[in-house]
Amino acid sequence: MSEPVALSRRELARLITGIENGDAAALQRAKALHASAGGASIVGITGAPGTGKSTLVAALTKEARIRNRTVAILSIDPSSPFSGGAILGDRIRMRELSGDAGVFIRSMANRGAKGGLAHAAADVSAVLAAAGYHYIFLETVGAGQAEVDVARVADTVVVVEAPGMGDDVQAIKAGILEIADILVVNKADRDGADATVAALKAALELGEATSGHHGLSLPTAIHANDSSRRMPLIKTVATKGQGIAELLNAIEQHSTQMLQNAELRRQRAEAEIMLRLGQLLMAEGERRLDRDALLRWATACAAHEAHPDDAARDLLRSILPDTL
Ligand SMILES: Nc1nc2c(ncn2[C@@H]2O[C@H](COP(=O)(O)OP(=O)(O)OP(=O)(O)O)[C@@H](O)[C@H]2O)c(=O)[nH]1
Ligand SMILES: [Mg+2]
Repeated sequence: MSEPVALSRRELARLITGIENGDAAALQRAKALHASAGGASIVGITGAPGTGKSTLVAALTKEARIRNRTVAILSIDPSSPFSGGAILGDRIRMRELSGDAGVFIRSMANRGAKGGLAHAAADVSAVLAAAGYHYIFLETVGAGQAEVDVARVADTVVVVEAPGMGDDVQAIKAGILEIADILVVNKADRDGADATVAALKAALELGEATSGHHGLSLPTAIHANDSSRRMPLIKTVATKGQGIAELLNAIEQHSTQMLQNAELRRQRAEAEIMLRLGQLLMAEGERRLDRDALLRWATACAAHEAHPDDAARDLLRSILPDTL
């Protein structure tokens, strides 16, 4: 494994801003640093708003520091144009961590990153890994497609659920169970925690039974657990530190599996290449798109004289001539 690259906090902060803004020099530097980014454990923490992700990340960070590991925390909000510091509530919660030289905290928002934050988050994670941080926690705010994409660039995905958020299990509703490597039912001090655990277990079993057909398709090839039975399901009370050591152990175990398994790493890399390829194709398609033809088709479709599917296929053929 390569040695960490010496980067001051100030250099790191500037580099991250550059990556967020799509600045060419910063992206070039991030690419160069990728070669030194192999040793970290990049952990996505995702789940519905208010499930306790930030509290969990703070608790995990304290536990990691007790174990003498350094930590970088990236809180990522695809819906917000603001970044730089953490949002206020988190800032208060993170205050006791931020005086620690072994902890780096930063938030990222949807500023200049065209086509989503996921590849920017991947670049920033690689930079933090190259700088020598052992754990990189990516907390995503919200539970839409953008958050799923961000989680996908992590090596280990922790999906956080909490009881008392209505009858539905949010993670199932949002379709994020299928990217999970580890499931957490946080707020286990609340009524309904056992019911939430039972609902998740049922969903996992259902996912196993119906895999590849419809509904949940667990487990995925990308975050490979070869059996849903093996997916850790951990109850935590983040506010009291309960279950946190067990959760960090599960993260460590998954991350070790990744480091030892070249096939898993290849699949993870393939997912990131596909994500980037998708973004490049969208950008290239938009660049080549015949705007006049789009306008003609849109007018015809609005008048119900043409079908949007025919329009889309015709425009695609003008971009990629041998498309069916
Ligand atoms: N009772 C209880 N409350 C908790 C627990 N963990 C977090 N909370 C509380 O739940 C609220 C939301 O916690 P956050 O950590 O901000 O949740 P989040 O998922 O980061 O929220 P967003 O970033 O807004 O999506 C806060 O008031 C926490 O103090 C827990 O284990 N038990
Ligand atoms: Mg949060």
